[in-house]
Amino acid sequence: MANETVFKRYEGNPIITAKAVPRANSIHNSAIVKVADGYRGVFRVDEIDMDYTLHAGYSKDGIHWQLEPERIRMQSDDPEVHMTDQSYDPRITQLGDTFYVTWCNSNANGPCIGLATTKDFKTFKQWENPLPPANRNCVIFPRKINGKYAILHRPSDRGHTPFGDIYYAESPDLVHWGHHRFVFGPRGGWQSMKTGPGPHPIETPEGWLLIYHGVWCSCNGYIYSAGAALLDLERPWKVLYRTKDYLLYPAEAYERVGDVPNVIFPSSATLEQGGKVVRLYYGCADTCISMAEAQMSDLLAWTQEHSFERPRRST
Ligand code: BMA
Repeated sequence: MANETVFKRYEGNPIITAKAVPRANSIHNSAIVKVADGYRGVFRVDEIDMDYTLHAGYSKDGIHWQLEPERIRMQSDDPEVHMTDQSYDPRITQLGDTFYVTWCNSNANGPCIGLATTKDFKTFKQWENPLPPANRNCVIFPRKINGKYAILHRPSDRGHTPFGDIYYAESPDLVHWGHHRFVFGPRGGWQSMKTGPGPHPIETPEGWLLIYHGVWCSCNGYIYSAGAALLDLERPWKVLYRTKDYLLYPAEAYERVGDVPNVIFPSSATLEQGGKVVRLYYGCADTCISMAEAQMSDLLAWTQEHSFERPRRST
């Protein structure tokens, strides 16, 4: 199966643009989750002064969205724990009745991971930053692993980070993090410069399905695409399969042209039709948000057939 038949882009793309928020310059790289009565999201809104802010949003069908015009104000008892005006690239994971939001809470010491919990997307409780700077792209697993909260994250530098390895860590209480393990890093071609976790891993019988971004450095700048991996269910730092070929590469005008050209940044995924379909939401060229859908069975088969980890079969 060719990669272009795995994920099909929605014909109405992009689904969210800067028009959704009055002060927005661009809205991209955002977190969306399915709830009982529709969809909720936490959106990266780059405002017209280039503050990066997070805004909550709501949708009935996951396609037509209403975003709050005001940024989220997080609650915290400790003034040292606060959201900065360079907050971006959120992810959301649901565990029980609680939604865990992670994002890049950049401060004077560099990009840093922020953590908050919410039950209603109106009140957000901010926790201690789980990891010190410099770090980006943290996402929480949707269940505990061996009795502990677990994350994937990507240490970085203070700039545009010409490297990127994905690491695993776990915690008994969301405050103290350890058991650090290397998961995977750059490995040739479209993912030769850096890699980073996208949506929270999805549990499947074949392993944790991780959709991730890979970056290569062309003579005209970074190019971001999407691939997939399957990780061991109980030891998720063990890679079972990982795509040698990309799944989605910037091809449409809205992916190629924007504030940062040639970016597909996968950041959230929902399961549709009883888990038969994976809907991927991704940031496009640091400007807007689009979606694409794949049959779960095709995605799992393709990830295994196009993997580094075993010879590819022609089907
Ligand atoms: C993310 C962020 C963005 C950047 C992007 C590409 O990690 O750092 O600001 O432009 O990658 O979408």
